[in-house]
Amino acid sequence: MAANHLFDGLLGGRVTDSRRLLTVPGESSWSYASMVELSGRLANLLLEQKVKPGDRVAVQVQKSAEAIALYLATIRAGAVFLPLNTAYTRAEIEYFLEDAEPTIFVCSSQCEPDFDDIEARVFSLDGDGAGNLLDAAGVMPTEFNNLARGSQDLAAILYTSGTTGLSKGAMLSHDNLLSNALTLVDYWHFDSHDVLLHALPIFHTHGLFVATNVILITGASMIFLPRFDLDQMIEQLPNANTLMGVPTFYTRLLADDRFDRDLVSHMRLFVSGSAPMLAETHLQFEERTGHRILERYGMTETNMNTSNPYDGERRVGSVGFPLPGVEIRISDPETGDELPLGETGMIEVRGPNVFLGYWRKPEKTALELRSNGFFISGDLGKVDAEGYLHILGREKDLVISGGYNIYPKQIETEIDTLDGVLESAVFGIADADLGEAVAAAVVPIDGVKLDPEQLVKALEPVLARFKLPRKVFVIDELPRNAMGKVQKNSLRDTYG
Ligand code: MLC
Ligand code: AMP
Repeated sequence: MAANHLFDGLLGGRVTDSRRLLTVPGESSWSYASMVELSGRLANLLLEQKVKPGDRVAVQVQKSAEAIALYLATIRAGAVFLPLNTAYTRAEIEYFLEDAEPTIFVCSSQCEPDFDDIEARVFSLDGDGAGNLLDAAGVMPTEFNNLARGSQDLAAILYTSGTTGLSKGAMLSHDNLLSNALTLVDYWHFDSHDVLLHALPIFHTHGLFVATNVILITGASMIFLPRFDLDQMIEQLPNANTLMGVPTFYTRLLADDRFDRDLVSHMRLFVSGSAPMLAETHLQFEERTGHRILERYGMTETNMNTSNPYDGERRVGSVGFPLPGVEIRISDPETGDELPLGETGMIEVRGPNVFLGYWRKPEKTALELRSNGFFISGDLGKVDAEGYLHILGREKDLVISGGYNIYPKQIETEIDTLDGVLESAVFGIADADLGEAVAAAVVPIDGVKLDPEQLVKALEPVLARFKLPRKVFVIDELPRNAMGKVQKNSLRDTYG
């Protein structure tokens, strides 16, 4: 396919297709044509609202088919889609709005009044389609001529935090998204008969680009659940033949007796990613169902990098081979020199999947994206003798909880501003459900008695709930090495 424009690549041949694209169980069913029509109305609305090519459309809304139409409309209008986690607090959202300067901000009707003083024009869209966005789009024509965009033009910005604690907008081009989706369709053998059970959020790479783009591009369909709900998953699995999820999806399914071989004997493919899957989960899954989960490795900045093979051996504990067109290089984290095969070092990635850089942060881009095109992932790993990549650790200070990335620095900064706190260190501890959970070690100012519960309460207005420490340890001092650096490994050993 020679499309440059993401929309043409995803949906070009299906604008009048009456086949089903998406079902929200018990609520609605969308054909390809109806999705394209709504995206046309919304794209006309964006133009009427003076959205120009390259302008940002920031969106913090519940998962819905209408939100997918808005994603497509933004692309069609030549603008840049900027999805935001629904859990972010007003304080967190403010940062994104200031940094990205969107022309339009779409949020829930409940939140809309909170944003009446911002620069962007604000519209509302709720999970059931209510809100003034669709009212305004309803009077617009469905016909829309997509604004021309080149393959290197921006299609989306996804924020991802950094070691400084401040989020950076990863700039993804039309080609980044289209090339990766095309590769995955081929690698994972998707075709128009597939039905994907989609229970991921759509404000991240996994749910929006990997899952949704792959379905759009193949003319397949999806069962669109608002969120992961165990009962709904068990109910809907018989109607699907493929599932993509984070490891927590699989551990939760395995913890339920209804999830057995019969329930999923018809399934074609289970994909896992966004966080490491334990070997025991892989093995338990295979024993229970007869299926081996296909694990792959990706990032916001790079889309998908590597994948276990569809037909060959899916190796437990490995994230597979570089996808076609993607190069992996293992380097010495200090010098950047390439290491011999089999040695452990920094995983670097190069290919058409790798982003354009961080939005308005050239100095951060320069630190992580080499001039030769390799992106320094922050993950540590090695390639084995058969070419499989193994992720063995992270150099970046990051907690991955239920597939959400949580950057300790942001939480530490907030804790350190609280009354009576001298300093803090945030780290991940093993959690059977979420893989890792957030823990904090807090040192009080001399003579102050800190109450862990009160500390967490004080963080609630500023931090999304999934970032709140599940455990707080009040301690006398943080363990440090000779250089004065806090030893988080030691904290994990002591309190994990
Ligand atoms: C929810 N909570 C979490 C959490 N999700 N806490 C820590 N980590 C999480 N991931 C908290 C809520 O704040 C709430 O806290 C309580 O748990 C219950 O909320 P919930 O909404 O009922 O949660 P639940 O439905 O159980 O959600 C868990 C989950 C969900 C694992 C199903 O988080 C999820 O869908 N994760 C997927 C994330 C994802 O798509 N990642 C891909 C990133 S892209 P309280 O205090 O209010 O009770 C990427 C690249 C790549 O990484 O390779 O794919
Ligand atoms: P994000 O910044 O949310 O895009 O998260 C990307 C990070 O998730 C990667 O840098 C890895 O640390 C992690 N990740 C993604 N897939 C896997 C996987 N299959 N195994 C281990 N870690 C993973």
